[in-house]
Amino acid sequence: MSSCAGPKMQRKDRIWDAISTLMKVFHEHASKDSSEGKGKDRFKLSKRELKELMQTDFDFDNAQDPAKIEEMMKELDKDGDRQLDFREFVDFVVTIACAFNKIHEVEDSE
Ligand SMILES: [Ca+2]
Repeated sequence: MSSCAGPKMQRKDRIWDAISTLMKVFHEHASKDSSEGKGKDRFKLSKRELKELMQTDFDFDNAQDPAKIEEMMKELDKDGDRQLDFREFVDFVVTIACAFNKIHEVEDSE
């Protein structure tokens, strides 16, 4: 086996693992309505699916508040179809990642 196959391969996999996790979480939730015969797009998050995702995968304190979820949906739904596609979801994750990174940079420079 080549000596460069070890740590380098693992490093490469970290980003792919992150992408794969995002896809898995998104599709797990996005397919719920259609799998229950509610006829919604199985590749997009409805408001109900967003709420569930915020409860199970983000531990979002305001997930029980319909007004907060409605507000979030409006803000994230860039094309106005009242559902979140993968791009709209990932934009949201990027915003959160940048906010956490900013905190990390501030704390690290203190
Ligand atoms: Ca949308």
